[in-house]
Amino acid sequence: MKYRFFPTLSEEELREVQLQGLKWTVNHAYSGSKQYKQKLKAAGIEPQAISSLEDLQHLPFTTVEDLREGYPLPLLSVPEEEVVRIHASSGTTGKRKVLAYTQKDIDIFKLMLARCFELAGLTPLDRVQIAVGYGLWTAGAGFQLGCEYFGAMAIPIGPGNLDMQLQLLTDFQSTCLCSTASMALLMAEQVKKNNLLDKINLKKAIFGAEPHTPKMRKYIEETLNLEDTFDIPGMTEMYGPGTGLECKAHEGIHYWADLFIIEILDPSNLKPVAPGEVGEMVVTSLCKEAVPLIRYRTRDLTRFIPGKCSCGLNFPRHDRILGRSDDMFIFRGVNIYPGQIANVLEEFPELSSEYQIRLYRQQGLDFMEISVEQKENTSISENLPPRIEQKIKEKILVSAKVKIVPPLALPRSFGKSKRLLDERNGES
Ligand code: DLL
Repeated sequence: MKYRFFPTLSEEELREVQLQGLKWTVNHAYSGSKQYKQKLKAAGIEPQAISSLEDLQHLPFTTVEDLREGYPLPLLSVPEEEVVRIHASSGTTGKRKVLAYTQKDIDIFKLMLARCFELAGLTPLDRVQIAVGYGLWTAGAGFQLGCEYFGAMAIPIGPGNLDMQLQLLTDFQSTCLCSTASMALLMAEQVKKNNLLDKINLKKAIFGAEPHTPKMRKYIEETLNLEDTFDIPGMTEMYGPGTGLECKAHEGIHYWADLFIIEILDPSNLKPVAPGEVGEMVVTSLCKEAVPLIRYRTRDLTRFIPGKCSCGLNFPRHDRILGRSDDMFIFRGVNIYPGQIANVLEEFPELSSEYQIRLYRQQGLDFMEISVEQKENTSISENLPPRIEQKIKEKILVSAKVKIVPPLALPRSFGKSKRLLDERNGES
């Protein structure tokens, strides 16, 4: 298949693109940003010394602290007059991460998203309901730019406003929804509640910004009667949404290896994990001008998927983002990721995809309560909570109290869902 927005590159040509991009990036960061120059000098790196892709492993890491340190325009590597836009992530603690863009960065950003739309099989006749936040967040602007560049019709509604979402779905016959996974769930629930399935024409959904479980996805697909759905990763630091996309074969996420290099490292020693093992994704941009990234520690956990994809696209793949290393919480001495709890809940067909974990402290002891929703039209037997508690104990080695709540009882989100409430500092 011939793609419009993808270059045809042999493996050797791709490595050459990466090497040239790496040389350019190190040189550009060194000469353009004092902050980078200091970091590279301290690590004994002279840009001219980069002669092969293997040299990447000698470069120092960049972290979120580097971004915060240089606030408001961290790691800026071009003169300010070349900056045409900023975006920022809505970090929950501390200062926002602000990332600047040159016009070329914006052009690459829109190329990434156009690739996503192409890989998802959209055509210029698609009508794309963009139900993510506009403004400082990258999501709205990114999907919009990419959709227009691809040539489909953008319907830029933003998140929330469910009545208007439903109205646009029916009046405009939107064919593709772009949103967070939580917002897609909410839309599915609203379409069901209002009995609108016969009146809408949605065929595809592209969702990301947070992990989702197979159960959540199945509910969205079935309730909206979709032909296909696609997981889309991305982060503010690397332009925004659309660093890759799951293809129609659903065998992993293809990422744009001509625009950035991914390493998967063991977070404890920062060495590469064994092939196919889970580790932290570390990214290095190859043509990012305003804020190049050199070995940026994303904290996202995933693994490479080796081999060729049956879809035929010659771009490498990583697995879904399984969670973030900083999502991990320590409960009674055990390290736990919310995704592990989700995996246990996934096994019980009587439950919906929605859950919330609450940690609290009483008389100096930590407790965990997991609220999980009953699936609609199922009956719950009395022994379900203890069975789930037992499974959690077996799989995660901790005791938790499981509370089954009625369908739709847990809070819904227009953006990213908050699965963990840690109330342990306010001891009762
Ligand atoms: O969430 C960009 C985005 C918007 C991606 C809309 C997809 C759709 P940030 O707010 O900077 O950017 O958050 C980035 O969100 O490091 C991951 O931890 C998480 N994340 C993003 N996409 C996915 C996904 C946007 N598909 C952080 N699955 C990343 C799981 C995701 N986690």
